[in-house]
Amino acid sequence: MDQNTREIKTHCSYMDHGGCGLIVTVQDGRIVKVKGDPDGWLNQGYVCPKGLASPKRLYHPQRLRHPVRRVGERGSGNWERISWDEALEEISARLDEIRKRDGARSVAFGLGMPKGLDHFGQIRLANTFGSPNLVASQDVCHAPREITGVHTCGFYPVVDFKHPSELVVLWASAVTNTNEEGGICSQLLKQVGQGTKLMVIDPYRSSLADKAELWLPLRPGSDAALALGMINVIIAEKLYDAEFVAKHTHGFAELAAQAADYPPERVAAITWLEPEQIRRAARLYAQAKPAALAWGNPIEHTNNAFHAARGLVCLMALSGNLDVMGGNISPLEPKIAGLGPYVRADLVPDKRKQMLSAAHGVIPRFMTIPPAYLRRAILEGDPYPVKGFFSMDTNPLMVWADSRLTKRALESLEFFACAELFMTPSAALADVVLPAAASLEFDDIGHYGIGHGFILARPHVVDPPEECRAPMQICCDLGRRLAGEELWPEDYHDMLDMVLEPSGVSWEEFVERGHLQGPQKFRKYAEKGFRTPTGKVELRLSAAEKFGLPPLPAWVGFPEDIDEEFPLVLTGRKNKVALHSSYRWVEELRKQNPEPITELNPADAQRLGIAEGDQVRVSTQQGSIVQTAKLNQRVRQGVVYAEHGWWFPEEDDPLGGWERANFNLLTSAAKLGKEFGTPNMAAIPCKVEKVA
Ligand SMILES: Nc1nc2c(c(=O)[nH]1)N[C@H]1C(S)=C(S)[C@@H](COP(=O)(O)OP(=O)(O)OC[C@H]3O[C@@H](n4cnc5c(=O)[nH]c(N)nc54)[C@H](O)[C@@H]3O)O[C@H]1N2
Ligand SMILES: Nc1nc2c(c(=O)[nH]1)N[C@H]1C(S)=C(S)[C@@H](COP(=O)(O)OP(=O)(O)OC[C@H]3O[C@@H](n4cnc5c(=O)[nH]c(N)nc54)[C@H](O)[C@@H]3O)O[C@H]1N2
Ligand code: SF4
Ligand SMILES: [Mo]
Repeated sequence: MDQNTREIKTHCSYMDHGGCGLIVTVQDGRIVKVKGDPDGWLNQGYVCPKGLASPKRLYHPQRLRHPVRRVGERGSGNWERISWDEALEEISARLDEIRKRDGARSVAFGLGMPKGLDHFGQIRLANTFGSPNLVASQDVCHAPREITGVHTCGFYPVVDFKHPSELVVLWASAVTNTNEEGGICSQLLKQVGQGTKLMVIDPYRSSLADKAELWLPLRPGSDAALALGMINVIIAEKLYDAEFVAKHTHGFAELAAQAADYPPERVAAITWLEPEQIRRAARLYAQAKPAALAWGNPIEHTNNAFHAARGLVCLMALSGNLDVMGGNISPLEPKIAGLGPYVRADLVPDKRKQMLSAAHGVIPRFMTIPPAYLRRAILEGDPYPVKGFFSMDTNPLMVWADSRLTKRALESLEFFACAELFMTPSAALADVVLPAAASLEFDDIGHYGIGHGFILARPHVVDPPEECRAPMQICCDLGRRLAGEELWPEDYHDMLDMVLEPSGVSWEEFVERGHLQGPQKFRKYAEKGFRTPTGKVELRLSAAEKFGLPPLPAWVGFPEDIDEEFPLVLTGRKNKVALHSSYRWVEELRKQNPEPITELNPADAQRLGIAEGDQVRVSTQQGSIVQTAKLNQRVRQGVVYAEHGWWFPEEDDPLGGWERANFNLLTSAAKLGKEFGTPNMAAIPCKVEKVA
């Protein structure tokens, strides 16, 4: 290695929820190689194709490199280059004008998947600005699991992949593609190699389903019903952990009475499974000690998200797998800054009353605004108008249900600005776009604030190009103008130090160590009980009436039902080499996933006269898109998978061909789950035809 070449250790980020330790080789200020760090705390050398290609995001010629301001019509693709001072001045002046005229709540702040510390920087920006309206995708991502967990057992039960389990249940979780929750799939694969059994509850037969004791290819969207069927069997056959249930649960008799209405025969008809499969699943899960349940994203993709999540936490409790090693745990955080003080929640004390969602009866604990309600506010003034929007790390036009509605809403805003790496279809509708630095170009702390009991050091390895700024620096720069210099530091590194301060560990030491982990303690309830109103796991929610929640898990039907016109059920799964709508411009990733794919079972395809590689039109009540057909035996008959997040940066269209293959033209934001404002993204009646 010559003197211009260095190897730097950091963690992969902004590519999924993982956090693989990486060794990055930098030569003359450019990244030339990435490999998995054998000492990586989570991954022990593992790295995926996305992680390997991650530096290529940095060097694309069309990457945004300086701030721009719209000239001409919204979305016309005409921009003028402006200085950072002009850009920050314009954004703060316009947002302040709205604040002075209509109140701070008429400005909303936008976020996507939590990617780094800037997620919390943006929440702090909204709070210090004075707005209660922070809009994110949490209606379809984690809020249903986390908040339902908190209501039921006082914490969000995270799957424990770090300790051996007798059984792991992958329930709507494709961990080998997605590395959900910082659980790197290599940890699970290692366990499976050492004898851990698997059960897979998923309409798709993955490679792990091939190895499983049991694969349940249920009908998409029927998870709440299946959970109730399994609870029925576990109670009827007395397979539950009697001691735990007696000492630590509330409402067992009521749950038992409720579950009695869901015998396997009834549930089989709803879920497209056999009654015997439901019995086997219940026995397998209840009898394995310990069993970890990895619950994935699609259970949060229908209006039944609350019931589905409730059912799963009840299963964890009945089987005695809550807060046990190798089960579903409540990790303790290291000694770092608490979230509330960090984001300055105190500055908007009446947030719960003021936020847009208060008018729609969502769970009061749910502190971000479901995108459906933002659009009602912008377009209909319901319950009051929102006129300004500043977003970071998100591409709403591609990722929110009902993309046409999103487009109308973004176009109707008085002022819209965002920070981006690239001119995405959403950024193309903005008034001002700021050029963000990409991960690997700025110092960052990973996994803060998401309850996994650890944080990861992500030191930068190269400098950002030209005028690109670290996302957290952008928060600071806007914060100083919009909220005052006493609330925001000049240099974003102070925001990293604030997180670490209580630990007494400096940034340099943190980078040296790579991660900080909280103390490992299990069965904490034995001494302290559960943090719920009754101190027990609430199989029946004791405060249901107070919060307007259904007290017991139930099956309330599919959001929409199939019929003669739309006889198939459309759902989705994340592609291993893509992240939602991100990085479609990165050639190395695009080569591995060149076009949007719709997968069908070969028997369904044959009936419809569809062959591999055909262009197919996928239609729902809401609209149509065109993708490329892939015939896949692994897809359950009657189910269709389309890919979401597809646009075409290479096209001449300023909005990147957002209408051609965009899954969210097929979804609707009209019928929403009450608890979280969740639309239907996973159980959509559809038809598929070959394009003539
Ligand atoms: N490569 C990659 N990784 C990612 C992401 C990405 O975009 N790409 N996104 C990240 C984000 S933000 C998230 S939230 C996570 C999500 O990660 P996961 O929770 O793993 O979610 P998905 O890939 O959406 O779906 C998981 C599985 O659910 C199955 N499924 C579909 N519908 C249903 C259903 O109705 N019921 C059941 N039981 N199963 C169903 C699918 O076949 C799939 O195998 O991944 C993160 N990691
Ligand atoms: N139909 C359908 N819709 C879905 C889902 C689904 O499964 N099906 N999944 C849902 C889920 S789980 C989630 S979490 C959301 C995800 O929604 P988003 O988080 O909005 O989706 P991403 O494509 O990850 O968008 C992030 C944007 O961040 C930009 N970006 C990347 N790095 C940086 C950076 O350093 N700084 C800045 N400022 N920007 C950066 C990317 O260019 C991209 O445009 O989508 C949801 N939407
Ligand atoms: S699994 Fe996730 S964290 Fe690990 S290298 Fe791949 S994208 Fe990065
Ligand atoms: Mo997500």
